[in-house]
Amino acid sequence: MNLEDIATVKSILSKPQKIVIIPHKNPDGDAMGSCLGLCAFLRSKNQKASVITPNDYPKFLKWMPYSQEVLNFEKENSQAKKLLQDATVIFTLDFNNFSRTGQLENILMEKQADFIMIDHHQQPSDYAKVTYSDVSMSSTCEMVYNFIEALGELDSIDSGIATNLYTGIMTDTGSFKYRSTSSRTHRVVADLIDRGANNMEIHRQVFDTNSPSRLHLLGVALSNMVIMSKYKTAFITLTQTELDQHNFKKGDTEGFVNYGLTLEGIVFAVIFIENKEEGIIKISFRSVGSFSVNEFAREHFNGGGHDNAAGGRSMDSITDTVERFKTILETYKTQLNS
Ligand SMILES: [Mn+2]
Repeated sequence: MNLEDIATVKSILSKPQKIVIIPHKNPDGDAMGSCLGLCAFLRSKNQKASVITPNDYPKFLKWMPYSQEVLNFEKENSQAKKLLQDATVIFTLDFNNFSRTGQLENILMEKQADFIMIDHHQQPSDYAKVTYSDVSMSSTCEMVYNFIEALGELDSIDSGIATNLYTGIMTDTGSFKYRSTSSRTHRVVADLIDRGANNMEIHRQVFDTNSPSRLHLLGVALSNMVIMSKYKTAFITLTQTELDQHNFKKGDTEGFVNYGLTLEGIVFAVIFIENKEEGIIKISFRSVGSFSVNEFAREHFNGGGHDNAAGGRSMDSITDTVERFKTILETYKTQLNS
């Protein structure tokens, strides 16, 4: 954060504010951890603060400290609307464009308040009074740590805040193994452990909560995997029928896409998941090395994200989507093999 932005934030927080904190739609560990950690921090500074999620978030995050107080805009709609109406400051975390907030988009576009963005995705839009955007960061949670540090308030980080921030850094770095994991990231998590994050317990809560049906669904996903060696690519499909047969719940397919990258010689992994209710195919892209899935998703599948992890969508059937994907892949043959 630059000095000017730090001064602006300090001046905003020097007065009592009504603060709303918002993650992107379908919030993940980083989105929830950053919002919950920041919310607890702001409350410790005697600010009124609440987290409003555009929709529900996965069960494997529902143990996170303070998560029971989160308002789901779809479920607690009138309460959430009232808070938004009264809000004087709105933090937007782990996204940088209102289009990522689903039904909240129009409300945020109309809303007059001081917006503060903390985010590590590419191409931030310019709605915020303070934009703390850094694509080199491992996670928004690491940035919230930096934010608190910039305010000179690290000693306000208690075990609840530390646990939330640790969770987001852990999930967004694939347990500290993605390229964005720096020595600084490790110093931050070390400090969070010192401040009360129980790393072993957090890992267990997030990763060791499989249900038999989820493991069986993973089995289906892995046997559906198609390996296209000439493009160094592996992709998985899951149809709505397959999801229904395995009692699918939000979050069950989290991490499935990464299995493709564990294959020797594969640099590009994709999963296509049919969502009949929304009438779309949801797509996740992952890569290792220099192949930018952010550009690929932006260019062809209405999405984006990071260089090595991005999302997208298609309105075509799952079969047509996969056929289109294969056609596009041909044009990237050289790049994927370089
Ligand atoms: Mn993130």
